[in-house]
Amino acid sequence: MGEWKKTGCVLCAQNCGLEVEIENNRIVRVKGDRDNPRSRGYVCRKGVNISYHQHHSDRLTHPLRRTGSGFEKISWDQAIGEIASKLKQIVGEHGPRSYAYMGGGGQGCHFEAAAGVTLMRAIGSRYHYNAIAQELTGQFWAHGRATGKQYKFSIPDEANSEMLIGIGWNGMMSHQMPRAPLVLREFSKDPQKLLVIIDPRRTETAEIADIHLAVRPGADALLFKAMIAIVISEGLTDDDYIRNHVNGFNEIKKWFEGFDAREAIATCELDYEQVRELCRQMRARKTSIHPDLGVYMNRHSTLTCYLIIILSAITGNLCLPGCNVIPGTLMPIVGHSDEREEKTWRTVETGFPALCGLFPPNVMPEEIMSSKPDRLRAVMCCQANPLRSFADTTAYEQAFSNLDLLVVCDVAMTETAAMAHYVLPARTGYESWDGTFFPWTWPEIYFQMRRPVVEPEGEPLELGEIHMRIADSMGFIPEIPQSLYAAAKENRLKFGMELINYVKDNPSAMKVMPFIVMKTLGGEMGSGNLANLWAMLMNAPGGFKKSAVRAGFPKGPLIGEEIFKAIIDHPEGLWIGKSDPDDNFSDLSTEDKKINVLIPEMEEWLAEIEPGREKAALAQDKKYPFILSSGRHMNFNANTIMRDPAWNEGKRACTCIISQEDADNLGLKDGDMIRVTTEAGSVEVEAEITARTRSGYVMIPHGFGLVHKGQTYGVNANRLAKNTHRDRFAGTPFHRHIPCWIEKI
Ligand SMILES: Nc1nc2c(c(=O)[nH]1)N[C@H]1C(S)=C(S)[C@@H](COP(=O)(O)OP(=O)(O)OC[C@H]3O[C@@H](n4cnc5c(=O)[nH]c(N)nc54)[C@H](O)[C@@H]3O)O[C@H]1N2
Ligand SMILES: Nc1nc2c(c(=O)[nH]1)N[C@H]1C(S)=C(S)[C@@H](COP(=O)(O)OP(=O)(O)OC[C@H]3O[C@@H](n4cnc5c(=O)[nH]c(N)nc54)[C@H](O)[C@@H]3O)O[C@H]1N2
Ligand code: SF4
Ligand SMILES: [Mo]
Repeated sequence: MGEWKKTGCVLCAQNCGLEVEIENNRIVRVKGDRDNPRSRGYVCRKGVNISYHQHHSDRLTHPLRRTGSGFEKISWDQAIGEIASKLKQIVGEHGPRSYAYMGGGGQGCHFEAAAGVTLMRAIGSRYHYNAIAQELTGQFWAHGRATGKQYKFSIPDEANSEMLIGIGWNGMMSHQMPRAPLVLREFSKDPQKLLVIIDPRRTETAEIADIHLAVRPGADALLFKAMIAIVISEGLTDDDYIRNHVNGFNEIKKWFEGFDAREAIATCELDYEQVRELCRQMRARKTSIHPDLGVYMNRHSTLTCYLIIILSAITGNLCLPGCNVIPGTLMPIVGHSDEREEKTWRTVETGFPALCGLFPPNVMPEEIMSSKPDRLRAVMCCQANPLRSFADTTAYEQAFSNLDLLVVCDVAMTETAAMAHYVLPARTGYESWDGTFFPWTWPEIYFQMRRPVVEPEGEPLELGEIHMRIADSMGFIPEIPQSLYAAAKENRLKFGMELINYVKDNPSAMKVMPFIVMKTLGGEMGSGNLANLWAMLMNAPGGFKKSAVRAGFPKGPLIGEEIFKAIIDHPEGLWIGKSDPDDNFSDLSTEDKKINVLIPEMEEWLAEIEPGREKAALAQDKKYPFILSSGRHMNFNANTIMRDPAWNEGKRACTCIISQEDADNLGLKDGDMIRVTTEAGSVEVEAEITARTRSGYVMIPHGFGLVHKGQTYGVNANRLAKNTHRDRFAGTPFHRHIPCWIEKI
């Protein structure tokens, strides 16, 4: 019998609470943790297989340096010293725009981000690339204009909704809300509630929905423009709500006047009366909307996100219980950057601005291959595997082989690590103190700080520690007085006071504060992440402290310390705050606490959304007659995190799903091999005939094409995605809409 310990899952943004049994320093059994207040014992097939992520033969144990023929083991000191001096030389010669940081937290470990961003800024760069900028930045940007800040995005308050509309979301497989399959089933069974799924396919979620609108792939902008036009022309707007809570509606009304909603809905291959009824229901019921990758990774992505916000706002479905609400957080998942301001950096070659402080991975290959003198030359890639996870592997391979310096920090020898000059071993989420800022719930605010449950093998470090050591070696961390170290030894309160004094005398130390906290208090606690959690709580904004008081924490100067103690006392996770359930409008960051629906930059784009024009754009292409979704969320993948194929042994994991009708036309039998070709490349993959897709639409899951023990496992869906095929505004990829050719081989 081993010892049971509490932790959480690092495989998706739900971070469900787990209990793991540890024997001989290995995770041998896993179950959902009933004490976790958010997941309440729920766990999916991926979570129960977490040991395949923790224990496998490709785990990194020591720093490695590229040689002519492979990699050699080197010491940490040597690795850090060499990387620091190369960075100094590159940035010294070509300026700070030559450095980019790619990373800052995947699905389970977000504490790295503060350190990675601090090093990047110390170098003078603003180029922070992150996976969020290949899915969510368009959505967050549109929210930013509506709510005042890009991190004030809204989530469904599904618990109190009378209608839940999922758009391009297959929650039964992908989750994207706590205990999603259970919640969705409950919703579907409740005769008082309506579950509506807008998805071209009969997905696992569509199957249990009350209403399934099988929209034509890529036509959502047209659909939502039509819905807004119907709401306006049929007087379904909530005028009292608009008067009290919405700005800019009068200015945008005219954008929808005279729009041929009937023709638009016919072009979407939907029934006009059914869509009209949905508009009526939105006005009548407390409605929440969950858009997801079917929208975010599609044509007109940013515009569609904007239209969905307008629709919610004018039907009175924002910032109220049962509708879409702005969740509270200890720390927002992204920043806010206004692309209209001079000071916001843009990329050198492609001219994309930071949104939410982040740059889109889709443009990185062009930024490296640019002929401009301040092009990208050095990339520090942490907890990301761009060679498998981001669009256009071929473009990435070419670009990364043109870097002067590629440093990869990861837990495993990934495909990206295999191209690096230096590969540095990081601890997993089970070997370190770490947590995430994904816990989007409302009104409660949840947090769990996972603690180490197994001892690391070899010499991996917390990722933040790696950034800190590089910064130290580059001379960015000022000398820290002995008194600060001594105070850290004594107690946290003493340390806090001493730190305030130190910063008073050395204001420039603020710039590298996470590193100073790591070196001093982190040294004492045995974890820089844990020390930074404490510092974060001590400096938490007033709004969060108010929420904490609402959740029962004692008001006063010690509240941060009290929350910290509670977090340590609750390894299963806990509610650390509560938003005001009666006044979500007060969480808006607009000056007058109203929702702004006027975004002038979208006017021209919206005008392009016309039935005739869209019909032509969506017409079947002779060269590429099928639409491919390069990406599918199923029980057998978790992005590229699960590397050991053993976890899927005996399963049919990586196939291309195709409809019976298309298979018949191509003369295919289930299990035949096919070649799928796009503008970006070609792969050979097994065909799986299923009713889960529709004619003309095929899907290959992402997260395969991984190399394990020298063998490639499944096909890499990102060989088929072109990085230049992207949202004009946010740069997010069109993974859900790639024209392709299919042939039997
Ligand atoms: N099992 C598993 N779960 C995961 C992950 C994983 O790798 N595996 N990854 C996690 C991550 S990081 C994320 S971001 C989420 C993503 O979670 P989801 O967004 O739910 O992901 P998908 O399954 O791609 O769902 C997109 C849906 O959009 C539909 N769609 C395609 N084209 C269109 C269109 O034109 N219009 C509309 N309305 N719909 C369309 C597709 O048919 C599909 O059902 O999943 C998370 N959960
Ligand atoms: N074609 C296509 N591509 C896609 C998608 C798609 O639908 N289609 N979906 C995309 C989406 S939504 C997302 S979010 C991205 C994600 O893309 P990424 O952020 O690049 O990817 P992940 O595969 O989640 O994990 C990145 C790395 O983190 C490492 N890692 C895993 N666990 C830990 C840990 O505990 N600690 C540390 N330090 N490192 C760890 C893994 O080894 C892995 O190399 O992928 C995307 N890629
Ligand atoms: S993969 Fe996601 S839903 Fe499944 S157990 Fe892990 S956190 Fe929960
Ligand atoms: Mo994602």
